[in-house]
Amino acid sequence: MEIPAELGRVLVIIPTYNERDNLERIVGRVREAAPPVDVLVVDDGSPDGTGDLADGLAETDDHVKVMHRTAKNGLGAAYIAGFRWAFEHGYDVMVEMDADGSHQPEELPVLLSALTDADLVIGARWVPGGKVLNWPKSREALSRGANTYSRLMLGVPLHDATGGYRAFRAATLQKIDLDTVDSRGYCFQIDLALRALRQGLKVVEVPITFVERTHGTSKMSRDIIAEAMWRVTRWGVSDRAAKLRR
Ligand SMILES: Nc1nc2c(ncn2[C@@H]2O[C@H](COP(=O)(O)OP(=O)(O)O)[C@@H](O)[C@H]2O)c(=O)[nH]1
Ligand SMILES: [Mg+2]
Repeated sequence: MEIPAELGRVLVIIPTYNERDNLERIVGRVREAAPPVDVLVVDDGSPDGTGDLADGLAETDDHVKVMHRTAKNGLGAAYIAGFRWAFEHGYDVMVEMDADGSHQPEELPVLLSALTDADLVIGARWVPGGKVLNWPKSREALSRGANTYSRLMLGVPLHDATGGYRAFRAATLQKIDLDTVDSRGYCFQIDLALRALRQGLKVVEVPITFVERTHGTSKMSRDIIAEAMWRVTRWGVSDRAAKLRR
C-alpha cells in the first residue's frame, strides 16, 4: 500500500524520553515503510542521550528533524510543540507515533489511506481486527477501563479514545484550539479526540496491532492515571451541567 499523494506533506512526530535503544530502529522503520514522509523527534532532554542520537540521525538524513526541549513535560506538551513546528513548516498531515515500536510504521499506509476520507484517524486496539501483543493483563485492563470510563462519562463514540497512533489533517488541528489544551499525559489523546468530535469532524478508527516495547521502560505512572481520571471526570461533569442549564 502506498502513501496517498493527495494528502500532501506528512510529518511523523515521535516524542522521546530515554529511548536510546529504540530510536534508530523506529526512525529506520518509518523511513523504510513511508519514504516520502518526514520524521520529527521531540526529545525532552533525555538523560540517556536520545537527543544526541537523534541529532546524529538528522545529520545523515534530510527527512529527519529534531526538536530539543529542556524538561520532561509530558507527552501532550511534546506533541503540541511538534504540531506547532509542523504548522510553521507547512505540513498537511501530522502523525503521532511512540518511539518504542508499539506503533508499527508498517501500518502507517493504512492510517494514511483512511485519512483520505476522514479528519482524524485513530489506530485502534479495542475494535474487531485490533490486537495487542505482549501486554500484561493489568495494562490491558487499565486501557479498556479508561476507554469504557471515557465512553460513559463523555459519550465519545470511540473504542480506543486513548490510542496514541494517529493521523491528523493540519486543518483538524487548526480547528482544535491547541492553546487551551493543558492535558499533559495520556489523557491528551482523549482530549484531542473529544475536541475533534465536538467540532463535528469525522473521526475514524482503524484496527492496528499494538506491540509492547522490548527495550527501555514505560513512562506510564500513577500521576498520569490520576490526571486522566480527574480530567475525564471533570469534563463529564461540566458537560452534564451544561446540558442541564440548556
Ligand atoms: N518528549 C517526551 N516524550 C515522552 C514523555 N513521556 C513519554 N514519552 C514518549 O511517549 C511514548 C509513549 O510512552 P511510553 O512510556 O511507551 O508509554 P506506554 O506505551 O503507555 O507505556 C514514548 O516514545 C516515550 O518516550 C515526555 O514527558 N516527553
Ligand atoms: Mg509504550
